[in-house]
Order: sequence, then C-alpha cells, then structure tokens
Amino acid sequence: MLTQDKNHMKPAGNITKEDIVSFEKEIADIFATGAIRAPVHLRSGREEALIGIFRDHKIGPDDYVFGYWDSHELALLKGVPRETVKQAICEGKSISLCFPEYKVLCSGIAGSLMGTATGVAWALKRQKRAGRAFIFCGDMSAETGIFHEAVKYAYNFDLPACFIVCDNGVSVMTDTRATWGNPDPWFVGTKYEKKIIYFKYVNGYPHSGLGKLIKF
Ligand SMILES: Cc1ncc(C[n+]2csc(CCOP(=O)(O)OP(=O)(O)O)c2C)c(N)n1
Repeated sequence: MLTQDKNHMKPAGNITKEDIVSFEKEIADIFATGAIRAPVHLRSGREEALIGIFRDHKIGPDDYVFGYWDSHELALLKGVPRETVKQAICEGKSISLCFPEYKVLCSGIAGSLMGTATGVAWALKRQKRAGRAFIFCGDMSAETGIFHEAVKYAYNFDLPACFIVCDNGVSVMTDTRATWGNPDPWFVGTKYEKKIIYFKYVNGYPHSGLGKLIKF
C-alpha cells in the first residue's frame, strides 16, 4: 500500500526529483525571508540516489526511517505530506523532523539514533513483526564509533537494519577523508558492507542555511 500525499494527491512512491528540488527551493525561499527562526539544512544532488533506494528496497509503511539534521527528502519519500513537512520546518523543526505516525524519526545530534534504530530492528525481529530500520547518515557520522558498533551488532545478529551513508565529502566544511587519512570509508572491503548502502554526492547547498546571514 502506498501512502497518499493528501496535498499533492501523489503516492509516496511517486515522489520525483523535481518534487524534492522544488520543495527544498520553497524552503530556501522561506528561510531567506527570516520567517524560520531555527537552523535549516537543505540538500540537493542526491535526489535520484534516495529515490532509487526507497524504490529498490520498497521502503513502505511498516519500515522505520531514521535520519539526522538533513531529512526533508526522507520525510517526503516516506510519505509524509508535503505541507506537513513544510509546516514542521516552518515551526523550527527542520533539524529534528519527527513524524512517528509515518515512522520517521530524526535527531540533530550526530551519532544519536544509531543504537535506537538497531534496537528497533532487534525488536522487529524478536517480535516477528514486518518492517525494517533504515538509518540515513553522512560520511563523517559513518566514521563514528557508535556507527561501527551499531553496524557490527546488526550484522552479527542479522537484524533487519540497513545503514545508508550519503557521502558529500565533508563534515560541515572539514574534509572527511583527510581527517581519517584514508581515501575510503572504513567499511569498504569489510563484511559489514552487507548492511550498508553507500553513495557519493555533491551538495548544492551549504551544510546549513544559505551561506549568508539571515536576520530573524
Ligand atoms: C554530537 C554533535 N556534535 C556536533 C554536531 C555538529 N554537526 C552537525 S552536522 C555535523 C557534520 C556531520 O558530518 P556528516 O555526518 O558527514 O553529515 P553531512 O555532511 O551529510 O551533513 C556536525 C559536526 C552535532 N550535530 N552533534
């Protein structure tokens, strides 16, 4: 069953790249007016990769999606109506979008939720319930100890968990690869790749905001 976007009357599975691009542009324009009195993290350049992951893995109503400060696209792709996501962002919740009724749970704290998501996957398996946990994070987040622990646990117990690493090369403005002294993420060539989806992209927006001072 596909979730309906009430405002656009469009099934979540039919969200297009153009839908996502226009949504981020709409939020950027609102943010530029100073009407949103909180951080906003806009993203572009990974629309097709994310759409492909939701499509190929048939991410649906039973599945949980965990994300971080940059989760506008995830909420839309999971089926949260466009106007609902927009309203939450305008209320200042862009950095930690949570729509429990759609099983979308996000946090602005780097490294958080990895254990939560793994625990959800553990519970789903133990209770023999349908659904999986999908955890979307950035390249620097994927270098944290808690990411390694969560992937290791999910792998060892073959939990229904999938970690998606969206690599834009930087942590805010710090070069992730230079920081760790390796051209590849730590998991490349390890058995843990089985639990990880990895792709690179170039973010068309600054890490946060619009790259200029916005007065509220
Ligand atoms: C515990 C904690 N420390 C620092 C920050 C500040 N912070 C926000 S995003 C970010 C960069 C994370 O880099 P990455 O995981 O690659 O994410 P992306 O570049 O995709 O946003 C940092 C350090 C934070 N949110 N939480």
